Amino acid sequence: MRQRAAQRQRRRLVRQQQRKIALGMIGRMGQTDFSDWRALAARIKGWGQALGFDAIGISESDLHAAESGLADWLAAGFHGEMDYMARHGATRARPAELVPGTLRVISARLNYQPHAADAADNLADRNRAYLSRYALGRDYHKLMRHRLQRLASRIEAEIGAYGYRVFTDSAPLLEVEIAGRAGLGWRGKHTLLLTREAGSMFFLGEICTDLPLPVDEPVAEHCGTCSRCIEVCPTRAIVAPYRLDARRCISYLTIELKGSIPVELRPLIGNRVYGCDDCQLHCPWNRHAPTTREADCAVRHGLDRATLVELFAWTQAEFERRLAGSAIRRIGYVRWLRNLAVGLGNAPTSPAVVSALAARADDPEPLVREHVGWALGRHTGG
Ligand code: B12
Ligand code: SF4
Repeated sequence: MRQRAAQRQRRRLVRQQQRKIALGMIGRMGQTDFSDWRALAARIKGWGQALGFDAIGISESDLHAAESGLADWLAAGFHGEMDYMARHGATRARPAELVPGTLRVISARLNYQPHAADAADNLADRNRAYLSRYALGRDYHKLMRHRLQRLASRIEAEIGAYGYRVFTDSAPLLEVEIAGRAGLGWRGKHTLLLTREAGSMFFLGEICTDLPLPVDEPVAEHCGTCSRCIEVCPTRAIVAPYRLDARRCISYLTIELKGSIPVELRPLIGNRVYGCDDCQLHCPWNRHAPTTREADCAVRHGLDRATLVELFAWTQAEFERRLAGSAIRRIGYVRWLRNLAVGLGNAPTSPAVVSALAARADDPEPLVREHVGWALGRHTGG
């Protein structure tokens, strides 16, 4: 009964909104009744929170001020093998080129820090594998996209058809830049978005829309003179405040890089076998960051406590089965073994470590063989 009444109420609201649009009380571009748009923006934020987002903000679609930073970054070659970053060039700073008609970007934030074994303990125990906090649960791309689509549809139910497209991560858009303009946080020197209440361990996603919603104000930055993130980066990848040489970042080396990991960087990677969180873990704003409310972000298969030897023993079938639905699976079994071999090369010498490596010394994959050879050399002095 209650459901039917809600449906009736929704239909009534849609009819009301459609009438308002027809009468020009809510129009597109130029015929806007701002009090209505403001009310709609407030409701969008409420719906976003009800859908499980931790914050929603709205920005203009003009990012041209960010274009030179992007061009400099690409010109320096900091993107390494990530050809997709160069391919889209300035489009990343031009949402209206990506989705014609875009006037505003609705930006969403979702906290991902799971309840997990302590990260610092994990990093300190060189027999254990460290996997990035964001990857301990299910793949976030699907979760974010699905959630954003629900928000976009909720708006449609309210105002009728409008132009929009949802994006997260893989889109050629400068998401951090957009979210900063939408007031969802400020950019830290590690280049990630930060907030006072939630630190930086969150995902971002967007709805590009042709609705002329009122925009939010950016928030002030609160890093001051702190540069912990730069100092603690194991590979010195943050070459200057707000400038990250991805080719040195462990996240790039363990996730994006397809080939051999540069030998000089391998010892610095330690036991980080998928992504890296150091610049975030040492940030004072993450000290009291909340844990996620998302069941999908919950740790799976004890990945927060697994040893390197244990994970290195997985067969390809086990890798595929246990990591089904996880972002980690995207790197494939060969890169997984490559990363674990580096971790094992950095582990304390023990019979278990040496025999795990020796068991894969003749791996059919040259990439694995080469990294195993390097790792064995670290233990045997070869
Ligand atoms: C490519 C990419 C990477 C690359 C490069 C990262 C980078 N910082 O550029 C690699 C693989 C290394 C990476 C790693 C990670 N990533 Co990533 N990544 C992306 C992706 C797809 C594009 C980022 C991008 O455009 N980089 C290009 C450069 C040019 O961008 P930029 O650093 O923002 O550059 C600006 C500044 O340098 C600025 N600038 C230059 N000089 C100056 C000077 C001053 C004073 C100022 C203020 C600014 C400034 O100008 C540039 C243009 O605005 C985004 C998703 C997206 N579509 O945006 C996710 C994204 C940034 N990544 C994310 C995450 C979670 C991570 C990791 C934490 C994952 C992990 N645990 O391993 C690490 C963090 C590493 C780090 N410190 O950045 C999240 C960040 C969420 C947040 N809180 O901000 C995003 C938004 C994905 C998402 N949808 O949630 N990532
Ligand atoms: S993710 Fe790790 S390697 Fe990359 S910049 Fe941060 S601390 Fe450095």
